Amino acid sequence: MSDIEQKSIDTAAQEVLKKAEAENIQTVWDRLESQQPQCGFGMLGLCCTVCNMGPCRIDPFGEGAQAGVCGANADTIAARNLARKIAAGASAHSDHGRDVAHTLMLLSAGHTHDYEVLDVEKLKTLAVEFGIDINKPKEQITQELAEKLLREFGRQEGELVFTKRAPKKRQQTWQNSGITPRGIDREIVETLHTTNVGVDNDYKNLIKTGLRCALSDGWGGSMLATDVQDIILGSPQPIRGKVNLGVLKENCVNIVVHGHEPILSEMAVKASNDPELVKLAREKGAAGINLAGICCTANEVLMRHGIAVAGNFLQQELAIITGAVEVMMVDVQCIMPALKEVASCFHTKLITTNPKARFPGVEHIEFHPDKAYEVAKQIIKLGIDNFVNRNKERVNIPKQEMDLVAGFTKEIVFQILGGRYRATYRPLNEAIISGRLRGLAGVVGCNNPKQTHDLFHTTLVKELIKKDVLVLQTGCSAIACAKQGLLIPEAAKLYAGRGLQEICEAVGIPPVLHLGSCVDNSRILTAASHIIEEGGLGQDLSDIPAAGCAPEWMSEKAITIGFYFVASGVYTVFGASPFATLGSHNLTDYLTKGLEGVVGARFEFCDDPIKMAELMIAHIDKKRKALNLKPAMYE
Ligand code: BF8
Repeated sequence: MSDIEQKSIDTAAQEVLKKAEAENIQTVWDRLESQQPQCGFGMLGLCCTVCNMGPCRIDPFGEGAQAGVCGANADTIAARNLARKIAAGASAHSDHGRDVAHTLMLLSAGHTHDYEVLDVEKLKTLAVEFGIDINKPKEQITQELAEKLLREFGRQEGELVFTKRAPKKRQQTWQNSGITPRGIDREIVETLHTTNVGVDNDYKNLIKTGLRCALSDGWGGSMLATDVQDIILGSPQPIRGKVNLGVLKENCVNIVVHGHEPILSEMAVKASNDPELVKLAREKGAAGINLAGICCTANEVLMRHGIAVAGNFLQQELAIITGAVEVMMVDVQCIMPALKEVASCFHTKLITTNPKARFPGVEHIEFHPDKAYEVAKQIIKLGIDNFVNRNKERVNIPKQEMDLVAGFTKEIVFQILGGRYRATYRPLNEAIISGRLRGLAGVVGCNNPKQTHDLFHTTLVKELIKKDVLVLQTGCSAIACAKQGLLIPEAAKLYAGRGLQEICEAVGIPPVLHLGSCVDNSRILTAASHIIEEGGLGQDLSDIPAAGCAPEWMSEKAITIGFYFVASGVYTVFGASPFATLGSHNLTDYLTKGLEGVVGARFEFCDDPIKMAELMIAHIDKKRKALNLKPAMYE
């Protein structure tokens, strides 16, 4: 394998990497190289910086210091570091949820006219869940719901309302283990408190706090973000789209949206079709305005509008290096600080929009929901004006683009499998019970330059569908598989086992379902709860023949997702390094074995995608056996 093939399996990415090399532009892979060797103590989770007596480090070979200045040992230090990461991940998803709920509040009070309630059914469903009488005007329901949703963040008593969506038995497990999430902010704050110097020194108790915090994300902040976005931006429906750098157009003004919160990018979609702006673009010599996305913002606008996806996490710099991007507008999360440097090598204008996320020296056009459309138009106009500055000689857009189908939600799974007028999970459950479908897998998460870009995602997913496992995806993982043609119905014939193929062909779905952005992992939790409710596959989420995996993870958010998967009863495999915990054997042991006795699921760490698939399939088969189901039909 050449050096570039080791970096990415994506030939479009490879092409642009060659350009970067030729033009001497640094990318994430170069910076990873210049960081070698990375800190061994950090990798093992044995470096402590929580107080100013440190930084302290524990000798992993047992010869040097075995305690920090305060006396904290490897177990405490590694568990504290890990719990802090969980809190950071939960804060990111949940703060996103708060902003969306706040927009709902502004909308209900008439303080923004750029948004409206688009999914009235979902508004009512949520209102009922929150105990609101729905026999009143929509505006009043919206306002009461927004108030109640915002209260979930500061809730001091009781439990998060969405936890009631989980099967009774799961709720009982949470209660028995003392990990039922209370207020969203409360769990994050408490995790930060307990990881302070000299507070919680028991690694198992620290993990318990972390599990509760993660649940406040999965069944709180993220779930809230997903549902409220559906209410005000519309619930996704299966939709066709295109993916990879080839979606950038040489003859158009290319605007790339990147980040996570779709409230602004939704307006960018609208503004890119504004006749006045389209006319202006034509006057500047462009054929039109082409909007494309990177990372989870891309997934959001793809799911609702079929907007093209330029790439996943490791392609953000590459999109700019094509030389064809007029504006990259960013909001929050997963936006590399390096973008400023890369953009400065081209005419590309990098625009920050969120008051929480700025770059020194980068143009900031602040977004507020009360002037959303205005801001989106202003940014797109900047892109149009910038089109004339593009250096045509330096443009090199790879040809590669792939079709995909996205837009699967828990409601859509009901409809496509059960029929629109008899929406039910029965056919899905029956397919698993009969063994035509071996089980389900959630494959999610990021890219990480430590692994060959997209290799683990695609290898793992191909292995799973070959063995009749239906794969549910979100985030950058979904984009990785989409680029390799796994998210089109035709993929079933090419890659799926016979059982999965039969199902896909009968209902016309791909063998890999794209459920959205990373906050939309909450859709997997609710879909799984419906499966239990439908009957025949046990009483608890941990009974379902299902497994989760984040093969190329890098973000703290992925850790939090992993923790709420496991806390919800889903066996979860992590690729790359195991959250920097290996330095504590007790902690590693607890995560990979001990948790089973607490929440009925555990972690596995593995860095071979074929092995990951084997582990997940073995787990699925174990669960089938426990339910007394026949083995998979076409083994
Ligand atoms: O939230 S998968 S790299 S973009 S963190 Fe980031 Fe990871 Fe992509 Fe979406 Ni999720």
